[in-house]
Amino acid sequence: MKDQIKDILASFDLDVAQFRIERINSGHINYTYKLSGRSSFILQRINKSVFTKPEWIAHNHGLAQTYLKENFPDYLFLDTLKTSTGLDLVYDKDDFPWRIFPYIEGSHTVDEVGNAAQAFNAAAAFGALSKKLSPCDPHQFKVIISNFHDLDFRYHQFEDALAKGIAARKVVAASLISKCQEYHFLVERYSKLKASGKLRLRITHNDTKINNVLFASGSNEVLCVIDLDTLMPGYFIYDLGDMVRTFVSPVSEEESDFTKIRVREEVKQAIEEGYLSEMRQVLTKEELEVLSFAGPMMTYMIGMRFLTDYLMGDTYYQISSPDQNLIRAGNQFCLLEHLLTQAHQY
Ligand code: GN1
Ligand code: MG
Repeated sequence: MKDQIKDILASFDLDVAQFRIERINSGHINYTYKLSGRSSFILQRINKSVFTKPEWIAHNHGLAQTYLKENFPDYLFLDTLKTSTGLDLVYDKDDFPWRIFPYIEGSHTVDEVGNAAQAFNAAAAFGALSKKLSPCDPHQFKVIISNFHDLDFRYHQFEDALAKGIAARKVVAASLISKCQEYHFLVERYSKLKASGKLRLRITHNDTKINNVLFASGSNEVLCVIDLDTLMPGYFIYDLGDMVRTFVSPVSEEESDFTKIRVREEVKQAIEEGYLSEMRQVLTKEELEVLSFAGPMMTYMIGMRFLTDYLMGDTYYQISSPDQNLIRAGNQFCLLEHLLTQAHQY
């Protein structure tokens, strides 16, 4: 990898000898490295089997960037560096695309929300991105991964994994499989909602995890949102729901002690208030009526995706232990149970 990194950096006129390189392990899909030097950078190798058209990511960034620069010149939209020949991506000899972002000094990320103010600010930041882009025509943006957050599609993938997955793993995961089937009513609710036409197609971030927010060091102030790989047409429930999924519990999706999982009401409320502080003006009356469906829907979907990947032999998400996807799925189904039994039912 070291030699590859050296060559990639050279394409961006950067000398590998000038940097200390460390791997950052927070994402499940791409390989990410921090390059620390006089100026620091984030280097990423894009997962080419997940992002089959990486140039589409650059296309969507370009559209968003141009619109935001013209209309909101102060908005910090983190874009990639260009190579000496003006390219966004450089391919290595195995055909993996690489890109580089500037590292924002004085920033930090968190894997768990610390308090309600942090949740409010992060939710407002994701809301602001979608609101600012709301006058853009979503159809001009590429669909980076089709059916990405289509719950019905994800359920079919899960059923496929039940038919084709590893037999021994089906036995181990039997109780989670039953849970996943019991919650099928959420798929029905999603399909009905989608068919009703009540949800407007918008530009959404589609990966609004708490660790995709850059906070200013030592404060709850947001500098910008990051990981815009899945910036594409979507419904607002995808963004709001993924925030509920990753903000409300004091522990992350990696926690294996499920007794630590709970829903912090004050954080849940802060997400809604923060998101609506931006999005209230653009959401329709019908959309505002289905706010509380977002959290359960996204928690169920990601739990199901982890379970599907476990049954299929861990071909999608990066893992560092054989049962990691099973733990992640169990964690998400536990959180889902809490969300559904909470006072504010959807
Ligand atoms: C993946 O790689 P990362 O952590 O940014 C996934 C998201 C899931 C998330 C679960 C392209 O995101 O959809 O919500 O893991 N991204 C893709 O933590 O599948
Ligand atoms: Mg991501």
